[in-house]
Amino acid sequence: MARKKIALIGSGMIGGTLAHLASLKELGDVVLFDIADGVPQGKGLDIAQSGPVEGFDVNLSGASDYAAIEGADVCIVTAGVPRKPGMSRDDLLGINLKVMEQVGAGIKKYAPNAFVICITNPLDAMVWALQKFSGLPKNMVVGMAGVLDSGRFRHFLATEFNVSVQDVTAFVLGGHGDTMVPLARYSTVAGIPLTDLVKMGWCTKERLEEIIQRTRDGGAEIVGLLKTGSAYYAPAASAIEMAEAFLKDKKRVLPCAAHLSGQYGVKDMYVGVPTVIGAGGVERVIEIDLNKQEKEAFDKSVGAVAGLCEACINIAPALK
Ligand code: A3D
Repeated sequence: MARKKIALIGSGMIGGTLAHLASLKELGDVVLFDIADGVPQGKGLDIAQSGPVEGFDVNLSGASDYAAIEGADVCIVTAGVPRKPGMSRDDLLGINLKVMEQVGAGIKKYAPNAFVICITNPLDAMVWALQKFSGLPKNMVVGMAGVLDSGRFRHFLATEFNVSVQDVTAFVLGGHGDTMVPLARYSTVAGIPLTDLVKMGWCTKERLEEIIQRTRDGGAEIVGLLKTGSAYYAPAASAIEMAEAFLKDKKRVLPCAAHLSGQYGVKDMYVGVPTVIGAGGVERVIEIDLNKQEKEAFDKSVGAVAGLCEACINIAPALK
C-alpha cells in the first residue's frame, strides 16, 4: 500500500512544526509548499536529515508550485500572515482572504479529493471562504481551533487541580475569537463536570471564570510574549490530531470549525462544534443541549463570525 501524502500549504512556523510532527508520527510523505521559495525546500531537507536519527521513513519535499501537492490525501493550510501584538485575528481578514482564493484554486486543481484542514486566521471566516473557493465537499473542509482552545483550557485546568492533563476533558464551542464559549458543564476531570468540582470545593466559581477568560485570551497571551508572531507548537499538534483521525479512520470526537446547515440554528457558516472525524471527513456534527446562558453566548459568537463572513463578501462578492 502506498504511503499517504500530506500537503502543507504554508511553511512558516506552524507549517514547519506540522512537517516535523507528521514525520515523527510517520503519517505519510510530506510536501511543504510556500510562496517564499527556498523556505519549504530548506525545512523539508532539515527535517529529512533528522529521519535517520529519529528513525522515520518519510519523503519530505518542498515546492512553490501547486503541482507538487497533486493527489494529496490531506492538505493543512497555514498560508497567510499571523498576528503581531495589538492586532486582533480579524485584522488579518483582508490579506488572508486573498491568500485563501489562491490556495482554494490550487487545491481544487491538484487535490480535489483531500481532507482539508484550515488554520489561517480569522479561522471561521477563512475556512468558510476556502471551502467556497475550492468547491470541495463541505464535510471535507474543516477548521482547526476547538482542539487547540480546549487544549489550552485542559492545560490550565490540569495545572489548577494538580492532576494529569490526560484526565481532563474540555469543551469549547463557537468561533475562534474573543467570543469563544468554553463550557464548564461539559468539561470534566475523569468524568466529573467542572460545575460539580466547584461544589466539591476544588476551586471557586470566580477562579473558574478566571481560567475560562485566560482560555479565551490564550492566543493573545502567547502573541504578547513572542512579539514576532503567534503560537505554533500547540496549533500544529492540534491539526495533526485531526489529520490522524481522518487518515486512520479513528472516528475521533473533536471540536472543529465545521460547516453547519441548520444545526444549532445556523445555516451556511463554519462555527466550532463537536464533530466526529473519520475517513469520511466530518462524519457527524454533534448537537448538544445548551441552556439559556450557553445558547446566548453561542449565538453571540455566531454573530461575530457572521460579521466576518459579511466582510469577506464585501471584498469578494463571488462568495455570496
Ligand atoms: P508564518 O510563520 O508567518 O507562516 C505563514 C506562511 O505563509 C509564511 O511562510 C508565508 O510565506 C506563507 N504565505 C503567505 N502567503 C502565501 C500564499 N499566498 N501562498 C502560500 N504561502 C503563503 O505564520 P504561522 O505559521 O505562525 O501562522 C499561520 C496562520 O495560522 C496565521 O494566519 C495565524 O494567524 C494562524 N493561526 C491560527 C491558529 C488557530 O488556532 C486557528 C493558531 C495560531 C495561528
